[in-house]
Amino acid sequence: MRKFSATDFAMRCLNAFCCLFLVLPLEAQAFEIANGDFESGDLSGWTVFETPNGSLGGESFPRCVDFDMKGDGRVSKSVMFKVGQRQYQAGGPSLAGGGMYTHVQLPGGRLEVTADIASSYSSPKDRRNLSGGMIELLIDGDVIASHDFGPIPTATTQREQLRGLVHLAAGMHEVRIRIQRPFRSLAYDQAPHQYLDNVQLKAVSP
Ligand SMILES: [Ca+2]
Repeated sequence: MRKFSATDFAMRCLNAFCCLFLVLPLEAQAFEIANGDFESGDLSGWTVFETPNGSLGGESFPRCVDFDMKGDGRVSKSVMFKVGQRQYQAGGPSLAGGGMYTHVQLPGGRLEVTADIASSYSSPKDRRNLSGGMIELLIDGDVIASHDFGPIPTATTQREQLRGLVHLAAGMHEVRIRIQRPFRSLAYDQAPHQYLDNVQLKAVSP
């Protein structure tokens, strides 16, 4: 067996130090949003809101459910909505619904904000719904990413990730998810369900 020399030891220490140096800054750059993955099984840490004329789908919405967000067969706690209008408005500004927001203390700098989203529709009589939902990610009231699912066929689930970049000053900031549709969605209305999970923040190089 080869003798373990002082040089070997020094090289190993150097390698270990380099690995640590490469790995640590990456891990330190993620900022936790309290209950951003909803694994608590409830909406703790978040505040629910409705837009003008907005509905979240009735009394039982939003709520935490087990949902396969990645489409890989693994379920995780996610938040389910069924948004839309309270009263149908054919003309004028017609998108309505609501969502959730939370606050997070940040050190400032350039940040990437991501959120996993999905829309799912199932109807025994309609072949599709004309709006799976428009989902927006807002920081301090500014939209930094959005996705419009548009018309969604029955018996389908569509998945996306919202991803936005923002430059923030150090301090407390609001992270908000807004989900809207231009059609009515009260408790007894059949409408697509929207899902939200993994709201995450991380620092990126300028
Ligand atoms: Ca989750």
